[in-house]
Amino acid sequence: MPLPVPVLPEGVDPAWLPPAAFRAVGGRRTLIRGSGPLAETVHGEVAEACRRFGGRVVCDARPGDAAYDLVLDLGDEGLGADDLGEEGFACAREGGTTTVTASGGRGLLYGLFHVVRLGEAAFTGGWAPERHRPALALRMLDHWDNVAVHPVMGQVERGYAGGSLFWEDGRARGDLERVRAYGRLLAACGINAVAVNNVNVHETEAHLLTDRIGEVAAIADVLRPYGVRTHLSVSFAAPVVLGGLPTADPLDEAVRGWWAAATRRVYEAIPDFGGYVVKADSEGQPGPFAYGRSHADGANLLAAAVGPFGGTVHWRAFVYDHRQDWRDRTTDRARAAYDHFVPLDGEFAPNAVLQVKHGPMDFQVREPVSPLIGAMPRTRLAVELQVTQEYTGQQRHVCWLGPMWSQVLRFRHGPESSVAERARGGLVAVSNAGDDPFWTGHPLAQANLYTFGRLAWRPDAEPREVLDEWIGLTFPEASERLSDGLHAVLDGSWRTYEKYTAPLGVGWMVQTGHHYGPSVDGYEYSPWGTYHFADRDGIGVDRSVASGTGYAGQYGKPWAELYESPDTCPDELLLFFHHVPYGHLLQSGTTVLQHIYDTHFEGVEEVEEAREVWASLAGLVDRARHARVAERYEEQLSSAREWRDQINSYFFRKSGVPDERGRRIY
Ligand code: GCW
Repeated sequence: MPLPVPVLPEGVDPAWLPPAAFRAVGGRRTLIRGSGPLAETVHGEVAEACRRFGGRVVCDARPGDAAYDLVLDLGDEGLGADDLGEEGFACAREGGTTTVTASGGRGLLYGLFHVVRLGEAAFTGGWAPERHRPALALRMLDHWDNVAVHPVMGQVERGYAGGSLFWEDGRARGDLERVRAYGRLLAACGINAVAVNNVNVHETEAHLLTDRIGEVAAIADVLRPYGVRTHLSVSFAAPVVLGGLPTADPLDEAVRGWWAAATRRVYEAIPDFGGYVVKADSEGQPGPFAYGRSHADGANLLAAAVGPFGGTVHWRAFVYDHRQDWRDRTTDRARAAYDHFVPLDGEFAPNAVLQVKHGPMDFQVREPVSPLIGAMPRTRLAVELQVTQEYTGQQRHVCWLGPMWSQVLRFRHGPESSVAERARGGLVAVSNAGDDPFWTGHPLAQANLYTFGRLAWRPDAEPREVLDEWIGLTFPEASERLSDGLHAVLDGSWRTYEKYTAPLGVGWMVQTGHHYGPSVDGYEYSPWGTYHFADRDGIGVDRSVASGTGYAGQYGKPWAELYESPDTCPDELLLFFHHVPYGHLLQSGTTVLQHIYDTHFEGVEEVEEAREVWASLAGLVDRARHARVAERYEEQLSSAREWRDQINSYFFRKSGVPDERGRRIY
């Protein structure tokens, strides 16, 4: 039986799966061979496309029955399906027939979406067999969604796209059709796992693990047909808060028994449950430190519980002192993850994955790659990105992060392996989606979600080509002008954002709490460990080994040496690693101060230009989408001006040195 394609509620944007994206497939004769739940999903997709575009689909016919344009073959013969794994597929085109072969249901589904992406090209000429397998087995989204609306954080912590897709009025949604549509979008960009609740597990949400597991199971049921597995964030204190035990000590027998029993019931409800996500001893969340135990003890406790069922624990490495004294120059938040976790390398169970944020701080517009990722060879690591734009414009600004993520994934701590190769436990990102009609608030922020999925599948993909794919799917009738326009506003948008916000890798300078808009000293005297140390003479954090916090020494060669000296440290990270005078000459040939002025003027000019480009695309983009983006450009521009003027004025007042070009500074 074909699984019906989800029906989007009235007014909800189809994102990268508009019906027209299926035109090429839908006009053809397709044969599907194989059975099982995902074959039914594939069948439903093709049947719907054919209904619209006049093609035909047949299931399970014997070979040679008729001529087909497309054969989707879930079997273990043909095109060497044997080593494709559950998710890979092979495809070829010969004698007028395009063939996709997979040995697993997910592979067949990904193969179909591959053909959809190719469009007419999938049915043109002949092409030699190609094999596609994801580089990373786990491609996961973490939703920071609360079930109950949190008094400070709202329903979705750091969410900029409305309410939660999963939870409404304190419960799982009764109508999960939109969640089904979400699963479908995720499958089309290769994402195969979702954690459905916030890593800050509050009281209501703690119960999802036990008495409310049925609600999680209902969500899992609708995501499963799209190959998406469900994971849950849990509280380390669950044995106490839910089980009534006096302790959550990971080495206590009763605690171990409690987790084992609770986990057994989870798997009864969700047989393919992915596992737990844990934020422990971090920003007030409970953890093993309270019992004098290590984070390996904590992670292994949960790993033992999910292990018998094939589950995984994602244990976050985001552990630092968030109650630091700003007067204390010896504590460096950037060092914390490495200092906590490197001594534990080799102690984590095989199904415990240490999930590390890509940078040492917290998803700033520019950070070095976390040294921890290069220093845990005996631990399975997952790398965490932030698709939700907490520090990159909160989905009111256009900031396409593909180029940043690509740099991170290609970074090599040493000669041996890239970040992507070290991320054996997968690539994870905090989702930017919500119940907003455009899914992501800003319609162009959809490109970030899509790009994340595709880079997790193929980390060495050219981000620009991924963007082309996204454009091709989202705007199937895109003219060259529209496609060029979209590239013009997206390609450089991350660097533009960087230009008008915190300079040269120093980060922050945001308003406290909500983190939107400039406040240069907002966090300067706070306990959060996020300082820039600007005074009348200079700015930056000395993280050298010679005279600073020693953070630069957490890298291997060649980075430790490069970062150690202001002469060799890359410009874009200079203030992350060094405190320098305003007159310090950058490698680019300009002084730090003049660089700050120049980039802030340029950044605003670039937003002005992008806004004009967008305006010129009216008529080529559907009205609602065009209007939403146009409206957000107004906000982006006024926010960018505010950033420019506050930052430039701040540094002019501190240094007393005017802009060489005499532009207006307040
Ligand atoms: O970036 C910070 C956010 C917190 C978040 C935390 C984390 C879920 O400001 O809102 O909490 O990171 O990653 O745990």
